[in-house]
This record gives sequence, structure tokens and C-alpha cells, in this order.
Amino acid sequence: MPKNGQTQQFDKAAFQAAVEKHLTTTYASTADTATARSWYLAMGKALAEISTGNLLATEKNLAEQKARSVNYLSLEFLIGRLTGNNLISMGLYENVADAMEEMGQNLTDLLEEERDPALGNGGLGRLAACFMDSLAAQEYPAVGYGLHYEYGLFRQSFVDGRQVEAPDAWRGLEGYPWEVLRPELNQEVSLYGHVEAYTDENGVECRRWVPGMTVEGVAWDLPIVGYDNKSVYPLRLWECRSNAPFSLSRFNDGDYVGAQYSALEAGNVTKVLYPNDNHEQGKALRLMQQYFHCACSVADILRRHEAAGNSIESLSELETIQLNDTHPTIAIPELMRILLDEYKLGWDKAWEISSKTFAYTNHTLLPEALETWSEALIQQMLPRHMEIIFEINHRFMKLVEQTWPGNNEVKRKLSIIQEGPQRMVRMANLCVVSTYAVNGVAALHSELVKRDLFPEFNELFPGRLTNVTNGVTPRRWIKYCNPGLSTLISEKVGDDWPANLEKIAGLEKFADDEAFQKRYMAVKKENKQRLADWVQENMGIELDTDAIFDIQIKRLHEYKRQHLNLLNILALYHRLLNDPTFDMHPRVFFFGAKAAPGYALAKDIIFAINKVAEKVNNDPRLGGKLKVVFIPDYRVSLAEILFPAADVSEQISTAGKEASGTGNMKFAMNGALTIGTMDGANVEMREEVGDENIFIFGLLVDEVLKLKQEGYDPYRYYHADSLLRAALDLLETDEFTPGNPGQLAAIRHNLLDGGDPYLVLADFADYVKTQEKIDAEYRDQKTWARKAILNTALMSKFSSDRSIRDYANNIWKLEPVSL
Ligand code: CR6
Repeated sequence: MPKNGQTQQFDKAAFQAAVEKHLTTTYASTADTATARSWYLAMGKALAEISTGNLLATEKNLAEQKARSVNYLSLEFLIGRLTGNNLISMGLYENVADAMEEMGQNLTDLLEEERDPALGNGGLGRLAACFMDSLAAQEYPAVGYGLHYEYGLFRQSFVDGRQVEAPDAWRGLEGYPWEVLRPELNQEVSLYGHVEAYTDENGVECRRWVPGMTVEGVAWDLPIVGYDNKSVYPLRLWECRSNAPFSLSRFNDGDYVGAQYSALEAGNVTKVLYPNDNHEQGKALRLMQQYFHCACSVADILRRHEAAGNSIESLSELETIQLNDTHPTIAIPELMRILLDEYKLGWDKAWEISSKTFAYTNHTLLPEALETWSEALIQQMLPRHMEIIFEINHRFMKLVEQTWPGNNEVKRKLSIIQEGPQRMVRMANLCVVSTYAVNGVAALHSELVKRDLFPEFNELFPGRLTNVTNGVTPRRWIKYCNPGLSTLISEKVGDDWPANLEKIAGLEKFADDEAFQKRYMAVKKENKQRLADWVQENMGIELDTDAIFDIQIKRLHEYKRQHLNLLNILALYHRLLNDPTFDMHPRVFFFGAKAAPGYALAKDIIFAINKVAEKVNNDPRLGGKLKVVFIPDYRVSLAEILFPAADVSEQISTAGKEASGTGNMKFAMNGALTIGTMDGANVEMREEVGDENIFIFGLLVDEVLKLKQEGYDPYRYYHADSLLRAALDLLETDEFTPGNPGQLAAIRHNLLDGGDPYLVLADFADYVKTQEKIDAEYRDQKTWARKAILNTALMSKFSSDRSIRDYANNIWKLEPVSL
């Protein structure tokens, strides 16, 4: 165990008394009758007492020290279960396991009672969670600002193979034990209304917003516990409530619904997380969520700044605000509005402060994910903000005119306002113009941001566009989820690697050590067994852990190409049945993926994989060589079982489409070998592990562009490749949907007549060939073990601690402050 202040302070008897107290006073239960859930809740509350104390102490210390802080604004924080992870960070895992054991409770079982707070969609939200963990672990002063959604990402089940969505009331009836309400931090948020001009007491012409309605922002803090230190930072989640929730007079008049109308309306704002990943929705309620989030967060930042006795002029010296994608962009005009209309600063001063405060992270190049909001909608909901956006654009257009005189094309392209039948506000352009730093999330992605997305901005603002490669926290993604591997690593390199991932490079010298290889592979086998047991118990499918466990877990999206994986499975099926000379090592293909409820083709792909799974898992002709398992309701807690159990990691997006990926890093750390394209962070992973230790295939970014320019014809591949043809044609038959041919044909149709927008067919042959290579190499277990060990050893770059240090040193200019 690393030494830890809290470990030494742990008072077992006091802790047990606190658990008992919560069991009786909070959950009205007694030790002899309480359910596992009540025990978990009472334990959580007792632990939250410790973390809340440290949270308040950290807040006080940072205010006193006048420390510079980062404010991470994100509409998503996919934190996953907190209890196990916080116990590790607090250094109390063993102590609490022991204390609970004495009370007749098994900690591992209690941890299973926690429902995942799924307050995010995928990579972007999970990245925010890893970043908060790394900020706290390294004591870089930070506040995470998000929304307290009543319903997290929908729960997924399959009915006859099709995705069905159900609401996720993640807090349960009793509430979430880790969160604390902060009533003194509430904020009032305005909406609608109009702008009026007036002359102030000094005779100055001013403008102000006269809102049409107001709602209340209620603050909930979740503790982000620093690993092996005492700092605890808040993840502050805002819940929207009505400030006049109930009209007694309407109720007395018999208007029972009308009496509650305002509560219903306000409650809708933070009711649900929009379930889109890499796709904008464009709904008015989503804009309201975004503004509500920004208004509460900016007001809270200013409150803290002032409460610590700082002047508004020093805002950008003490606070920086990182925008996680464009979702919180409206924070920029919101801060400008407050500086102009409330602090009465002139435009130049307000702009200087604001543009030195904000920085923006771009997470995608996909056009359908780049947010635009109709000017009319913003005008109606946020009239003063629209004026400010116009003014920002007006001044910016002057700069463009100076740089490219008379060039209307470049003006049209760069303008924050997109002209057309309906004028739209381009949030990414607003961000680039109004921030001091813009970063992409992997080296390749950041190059493409400069080269393809914002080339003129890069010329206008040299140095503003930069890169910070993503990372993941080694605490959750190795130490917590893979205890077997963690013990092995600690034995070889010491136990401080979770906070200093560079240390795992020390494993490199054991890559050829046969005894170590055996132990490493034994751990892998145990992890595969843990997953196989889960599958047996929850899905009734029996799996052989000698098979290759090949896993693709991520949101369902055409660009991620789960259907390329499916085509290879169909090709294997075809060969096993039709080619007597064909041999393969047994393989289990795992999938985990949610599809956005409105994304029809994504849902068709899920259906097809499920139908293929039903058939192959029960087809005796395959001799158990091929299994397909689609894990329902993929979420962080399942990811914790899946990553450690993988032999092969599928990272097969069309080159240029996956900004970074972060699952790719988690797999490799846990010793899976990657099959992947030259996309996102795969490129940097290859640099780290070397070409021999990763399976790269497929077209490069520029080859993709060239092929598209030349006129891509998917039929060319279909006609030239009989295996591809066999795989695709299986989708037309009733092989997997007996008696109902054509049920899976939508995928084939999209790939052939739909033009195959993500070049699945172009990459198919190379993918199949590379999978064959994996099959051959897996048979040599020593070489495989060596490669797997090297993957673990050479992943230190992808710790989110390094990402956060990059942000802190190169963008935020932030220093650690210890408690
Ligand atoms: N969908 C990218 O697609 C990246 C994460 C975090 C994504 C993914 O490649 O790893 O962000 N982008 O940077 C968006 O959400 C817009 C994602 O998670």
C-alpha cells in the first residue's frame, strides 16, 4: 500500500458507528434486517462524511491561497461507480473491507449494489471523468461543472435482438450516497424576454436583459477524491428547479395540473441526458440545458472569485475555463454579458478578460457533430447573448477583411454566422475566435483540425491551435479493474506506478522472461474466466477461455465500423462451413454498444449482430470455433470486466474519423493487442509499442480522401472479392432470420447502393488478412505473451495524468497546490 494520510487516520470503530447510524437514522433499517442495498447506502454515506470534510477543507485552502484553478465545463461526466474507486484513492479499500467484514458484510458484494451514474454518452464524457481523477491525483486546483440529470444514458435491453431503451433513474429512490446538496450555492437563471436600452446614473448609454422567466439552479457536489493525497475537488452538477414550484391559488381553483405547470417546465431542463454521441440534436430544450449549465457555472466561478477577495480584472489570472467541446460555448457570451452589463466594463476590457479565460477542446471533425444553433432560437431564448454574438462577429469580420481584403468567400467560411434560408450560429467558430487555446485530442486529429477544419483560423491566430493527446486514469483502468495485473506490476516495479505510470516501463525487461510471461498470461486467463462467468450467468452462453477474446466496445456508429467486424465474422462463418481446408483458432467476438435511439442504421447493425450471434452460438457445424456475444447495456461497470479480459482490441474506424479513442488505450494497458487503422490515438500507440506489437491495417487518411475524390465504387470490391461477396450476400438470405429473408439487408444496401460512406468494403480484404495474422500469432503463446507485456509496459504516455500535465503546463499555466 502506498502511504496515505487517510489510511493512518482511519478509525474503524468510528466508521462502523457511522455506518450503523446511517443504517438506522437515514435508511430506517437495523443490522439484522438490512438488505445489501441498505448496507451499501449506509457505507456510502459514512464514506461521504469523510470526503465531504476534505472537500470543504480543500475549498477553504484554495481560496486562502488564492490558487489559480481550472474550471472544466462539460455537459457530460461519465464517472461510473464511485465507491470502489474512491476507496482506492482514499487508501481505505482494505480497511473498509475489514470493517464491513466484521459487520457481516462482504465489500465486493456491496459494491455491486451501486448503479452506474451514467451521466455521459461515451468517450467525451468518460474523458471528463478521467481528467477530474487526474486533476485531483496531481492536486491541480479544479472544479468540474456539469448537469445533474435525473435520468442518465438510457438502459439498453434486447427484445428479439432489437434495442429497447428504458429510462435510467440512476439515483434510485434513496438518492446517491456520495452527493451532497449545496443549498447556499444556488443560482437564479434567466430565460427569454427582451433587451432594453437605458441611461445609467452616470449618463452612460447601457443595455440590459429583461428576462421573461427565471428558474433555479440547485448545486449537487460529487467528491473527486485525490489518489494518495487529501485533496477532494467538487464535481458540481446543476439541477434545474422552478422557483415557484406550486401555485396554491390555481390548485384551490381546481386546476391541479396548472398548479404544477411551472415545476414541470423547469424540471424538464435537467430531466434527461441527450443520448447522442458525435451527433447534434438541435432541440430547443438542449440549448436551454446548455445555457442553464453555463449560467450556473459562470455565476459560481465569479462567486468563488469574489468570495476569495479578488477583483474582476484579475479573473483570467486566477481562473481558466475549459470548454469540453462546443456544448458549453454559450458560457462565452454569458461571461461577456455579465462583464458588460453587470460589471459595466467596456467592450475591450471585457473581451480581454473573457478571451484570456476560455480555452476550447475540439473532439470531432464529423460535420454532423459540429453544433450550429438557429439565430432565431437564440434570439428568442437569449436575446442579449445574440446581440453579443453579433458584436463578436462584427469585430472579427473586420479582422478577416484586414487579412484577406475583399475576399467574400473566406468571410463566408469563417463567419460565426452562417448565411442561408435560416441563419445559424456556428459554435466552433465562436469558440476559435473567443478563446486563447484550441486543442485537438490526438496528434493526427489536431493536425487535421489545422489542415482541414480550421486552416484559415490557424493562419489568423498562429499558435492558438494545438494538441493534447487524450489519456485514461490508471487508477480505475488498471489498479481497480485488474487487481491481478496490478499485483504483478507492483511486484516488479514497486507500488507507486498508479500515480507515476512512467514506472510501468520497468516491465519491459521482463517481456522475455518465461516465468513472468506465464504469470502474466495466468492473470489474463483469470480475467477471461471472470468475463466468461458473467456471460454464463447473465446471458446463458458458455464460453471457452482458451478461445481468443476479441472485443469491440464503444458507441455504435458507422464510422467505428462494427459492421466491418460483422462482415469478417460472416466471412469466417462462410469459410468454416464451405472450405474444408480452413482452420481457425477458436474465437469469441464480443460487442458492447448503445445506438442513439434515432439512429436507424446503427440499430440495424445491433439487430444483425444479435441475429448472427443467435445462429452461430448454437450451430453444431462450427464445432464451437466461433462465438458472438453482444453484451447488453454496456456501461462503465461492465467495461471494468471487459478491458482486462481482452486478447484483441478492435479499433477499426475509417482513417480520419475517430478523433482519438480512449478505449484503445485501456485495452492495451491491460495487455490486449490492437487491430486498428491509422486513426486517432492508434497512431501514437503504434509509435510507443512499435509496429511489431500492434496490428495495423487499412487505408491511410490521405488514401481515404483520394479514393473518395476519384469516385469510390463499392461494387468494384464486391465483384472482385468472392469472400466479401459471400459475406454480404448472407445478409440477404434467411440464414440468421429463418423464414424471414431480407431482415438484415439494410446493411448490405447501405454498403452497396448507399455508397458505403465509411469505406468498409475498401478495407475489408486487409482487415481479413490482418485477422488471419492474429490467428496465426496467437498460437505461439510465448510470442503473444511478450507482445502483450510490451503493450502494458509501453502505455505510460496514455495516462490521463500526462494529458492533464500537458494542459496544465502548455495551456492553463496551472501549479499544483497540496492540502
Ligand atoms: N465520441 C471522439 O469521437 C474521442 C472522445 C474524447 C469523441 C473520440 O474519438 O476519444 O471524443 N468526440 O476526446 C465527441 O464526442 C464529439 C467521442 O467520444
